[in-house]
Amino acid sequence: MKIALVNTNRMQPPIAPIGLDYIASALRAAGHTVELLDLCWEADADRAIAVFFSGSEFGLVGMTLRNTDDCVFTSRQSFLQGFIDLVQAVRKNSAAPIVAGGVGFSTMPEQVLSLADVDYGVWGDGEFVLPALAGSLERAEDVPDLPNLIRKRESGWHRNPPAMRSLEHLPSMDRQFVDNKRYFQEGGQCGFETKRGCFGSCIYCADPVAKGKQVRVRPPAAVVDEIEALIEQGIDCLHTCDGEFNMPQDHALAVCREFIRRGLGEKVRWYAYCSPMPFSRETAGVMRQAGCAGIDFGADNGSETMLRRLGRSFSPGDILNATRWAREAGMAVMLDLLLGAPGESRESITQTVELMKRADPDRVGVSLGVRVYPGTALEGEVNGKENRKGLVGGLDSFDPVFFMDPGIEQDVFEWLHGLIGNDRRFLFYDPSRPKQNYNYNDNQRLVDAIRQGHRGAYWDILRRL
Ligand code: B12
Repeated sequence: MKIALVNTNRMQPPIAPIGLDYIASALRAAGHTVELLDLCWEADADRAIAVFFSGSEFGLVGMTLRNTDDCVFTSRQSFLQGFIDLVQAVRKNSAAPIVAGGVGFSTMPEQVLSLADVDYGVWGDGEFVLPALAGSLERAEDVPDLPNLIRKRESGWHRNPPAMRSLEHLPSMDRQFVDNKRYFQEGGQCGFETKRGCFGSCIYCADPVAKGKQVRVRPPAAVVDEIEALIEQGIDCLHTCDGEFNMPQDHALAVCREFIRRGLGEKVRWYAYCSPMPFSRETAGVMRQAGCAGIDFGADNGSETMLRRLGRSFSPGDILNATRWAREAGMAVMLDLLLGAPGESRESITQTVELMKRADPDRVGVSLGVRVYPGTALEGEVNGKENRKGLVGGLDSFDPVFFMDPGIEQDVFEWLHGLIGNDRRFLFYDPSRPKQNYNYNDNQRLVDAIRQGHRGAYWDILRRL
């Protein structure tokens, strides 16, 4: 069958739709023909859709939704209306059934499906279900109840239980479908994934919601084959697309050792999201040797009590150690904070800022106000609060919901800026301070820097500017 895959993510700087690259490999391996409509590169999306679909007939259209919103308290920008409009434009120009998927979509599939006029949704992995769906549509048979598939029943949208298939069964990923070279030139980096899912219990996190709680790792050799395919395209700066690369640590080390065995440590520079624990001096050394140039640790908070409340299993001391070991090994370090969750107080924020200054990373990312995803423990906790106290947003189905502990709400942004003072290491989601703004949603400073030749994780580019 001929299938169209549509990338609807138009944010700048551009991030390649790696999910579509992977799905295309799976569809091709199953004998289907795949074409890409990448709306990221189109100034006029409606026109691009009309031109693309006037040229040929497709049996199925897959549309990816990476971000439902920018997950930033201060902007709360939703991308749902934009997605709905693009679905509508595709409908006008094609009679093919439309299936939606993607990580943003998978954080709240039923909510998106209630708004967008699509025929099917897929929660989680697209590589196994999409070829099966295309196969049964091609044979004109009734679509069976495929795992991960979400379809309309009389009672509403029905989500079939997922099959958490081993990632050893994925075909090899040649990374040829998407124009990764262009994404690298305009986006400053390309992604690679070493595993899916997270067994952590962080109360706020969308990862288990969108990818599952079971961790499924990819064979290190398959990951590194993919890196070599990207290097052949002239791409030498990468970012992991795992929730946290070092969970589980033994798999992260196995991937690094495969990089080293193939001599890639000097050929590529890459960045990773990591947890401060499990992490060791040895892990830092091996990651560095494998080419890792920088780590963004999800530190979240500097108060022991808040770390427990957030469901994290490390302590402030682990944050200090991880930062020290990573920097001693020669990697740049960013510590990412998540402030404002239930129980946060001015005291815990003060402790956090003090810990950050002691840890002395290269950058600290300050996120104040926590996104409340459906299906998380945080959602259960804050929905139980009287009069939705502390909840911000959620005014309609498009408006993302955040939480800010009512105990700190009053003038908290000004107070926090005062606390941090002129310490340039701290980055905020604050467009009014462009030099310290680390919202990557339409960040012109980053776009310009990448155009001038900067490459790397965005926080590291901002640091070097
Ligand atoms: C790595 C990462 C980054 C890196 C990207 C580096 C790079 N070069 O790729 C950086 C740091 C740049 C980044 C930035 C941002 N990110 Co980010 N990021 C991630 C992360 C960890 C991985 C995303 C990824 O690529 N996964 C790997 C691919 C293979 O998986 P996938 O996209 O899900 O695709 C699979 C399935 O979804 C499905 N699928 C995908 N498309 C389709 C289509 C169809 C039709 C079907 C059937 C299936 C299907 O099949 C695919 C293969 O199995 C996720 C969290 C996570 N664990 O996924 C957050 C995440 C996607 N990011 C998020 C956000 C908000 C952002 C920013 C907006 C933050 C900001 N304000 O600056 C920006 C947006 C940047 C942009 N231009 O889009 C949110 C989105 C949440 C939401 N509800 O919308 C996430 C989920 C994190 C979170 N908060 O929980 N990010």
